[in-house]
Amino acid sequence: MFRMAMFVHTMTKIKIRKVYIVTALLCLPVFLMMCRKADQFDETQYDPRLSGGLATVFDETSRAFGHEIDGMNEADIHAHEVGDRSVEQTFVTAPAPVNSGLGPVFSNVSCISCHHNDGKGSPTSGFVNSSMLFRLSILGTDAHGGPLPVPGFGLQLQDLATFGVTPEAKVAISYSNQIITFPDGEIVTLRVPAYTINNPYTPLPGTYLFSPRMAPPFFGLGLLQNISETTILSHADETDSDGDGISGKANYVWDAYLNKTMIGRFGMKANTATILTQVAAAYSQDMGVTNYLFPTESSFGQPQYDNRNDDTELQDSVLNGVAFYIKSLAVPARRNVLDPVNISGEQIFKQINCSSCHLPTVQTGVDVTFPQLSNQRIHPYTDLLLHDMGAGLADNRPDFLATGSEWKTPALWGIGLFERTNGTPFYLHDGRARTIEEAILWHGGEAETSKNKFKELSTSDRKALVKFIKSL
Ligand code: HEC
Ligand code: HEC
Ligand SMILES: [Ca+2]
Ligand SMILES: [Ca+2]
Ligand SMILES: [Ca+2]
Repeated sequence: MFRMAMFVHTMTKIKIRKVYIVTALLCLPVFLMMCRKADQFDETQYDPRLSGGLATVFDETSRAFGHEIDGMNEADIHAHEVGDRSVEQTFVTAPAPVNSGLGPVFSNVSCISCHHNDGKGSPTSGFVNSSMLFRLSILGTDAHGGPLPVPGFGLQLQDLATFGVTPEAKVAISYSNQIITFPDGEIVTLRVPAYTINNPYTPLPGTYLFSPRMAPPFFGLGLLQNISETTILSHADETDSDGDGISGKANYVWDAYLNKTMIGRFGMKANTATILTQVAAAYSQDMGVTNYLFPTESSFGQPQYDNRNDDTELQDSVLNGVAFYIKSLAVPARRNVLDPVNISGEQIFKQINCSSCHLPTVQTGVDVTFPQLSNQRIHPYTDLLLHDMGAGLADNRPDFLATGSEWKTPALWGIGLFERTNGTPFYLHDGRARTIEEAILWHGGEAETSKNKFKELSTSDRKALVKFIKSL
């Protein structure tokens, strides 16, 4: 009711009667939706399975990440379907009748060749099912506080190229083992990754910064985009004023489309502000497909550049459709919420402070065009903030306000389904962890205390915590 009152108040400011009436009529369904939803938030009646509020879907199969949000109008369903088809399209060298414009240099040929099944990727490089991308920069910042491109390479190392063109370099990934023993004798082997850049087409500078990242899933991002900046900031504690060892700060990044600095939400370091910019940058950098946000080839000025002075390679409607597709993908519901082991795992998650970064419950803001994303009580298990995670996870490459050891808390919703959607699951920014236990044991920095408490848990409590996470 309070929300409605606010809404009516702003609306009375609209002076022209006609506009007022039309707007009121248009908004009527939204009012009704909001009234209905307000009831759902009664604590005692709330359904904990609804990870994405109204934007939740009940499917635990391998298709769980690919569903549209229920109740969209026909135009929105159409845009969603355009996007759905487009993320699967393999692009080819220009000129071609369809999906033209791949490269000359690129990291992969389609969105889903990295974001497998709308989900995560796997940590491999150099072939068409590989889903790593490699960010590059030199020391210093550009005029907007962002990373500085490496001369001859830009801000991303594209390890593939179209026929007859030299890729910027190849990247080899290898792992060494690090053994962790729990007090109860159980042994976990962590994989410590090492990256070697081979065959750069031209020498890299003596000092450059390199950040390997593995593709995260697509779903739920419309909800995360709709969390208000005020809400995000209310969870930040940059100077750790409450002394719990956990700070958390927002990233502020330059948005090339809106031409302003905005709060960052997407990417492993919250290095991108909006879904649209993230998608447009993916076409441009990951696939070499120019578009209305990024009309210049990533290889412009390099010998790989094809000198094709053509129009942008991607139709505007495709870019908008894909951005809408990602905005409108539903979040899979939680499973086995009444299982007593999961309930105790959830309590341990809170007791050992995992929940101070992986926030269980957040409220979204208002988007009058999309009631299912509005005022939703969601369970993303992220604060969208940056945290120092220690030297073990550091990439030592700052990204706007994120330092070389800071990462954005990843959402944990849907994490228990990765085995079904993606086969062998891989965790953390570069996919080094093969199990939830490994992912937790890599936590350091602000999460060092939490991790140590995890190590000290009894065998059954440790298993309960992991089981709970797999129910998300
Ligand atoms: C080469 C592999 C690769 C390709 C191809 C690729 N992505 Fe990504 N994607 C990634 C990686 C890695 C990240 C994390 C980027 C970062 O941290 O800066 C990412 C991040 C994203 C995000 C933000 C997710 C989040 O939770 O923050 C979206 C949205 C996205 N990609 C959409 C797309 C779309 C749409 C396409 C096709 C046009 C695409 N990607 C192509 C690897 C890829
Ligand atoms: C200080 C904030 C913080 C705390 C506390 C914290 N995490 Fe995390 N967590 C993160 C960040 C940041 C990452 C991503 C690190 C990376 O990718 O390098 C992460 C990653 C993860 C992942 C991997 C997610 C994925 O999809 O790859 C899991 C699982 C996880 N955390 C569980 C936990 C558990 C369980 C606890 C409590 C023992 C915990 N975290 C405590 C910040 C935190
Ligand atoms: Ca191109
Ligand atoms: Ca490049
Ligand atoms: Ca704190």
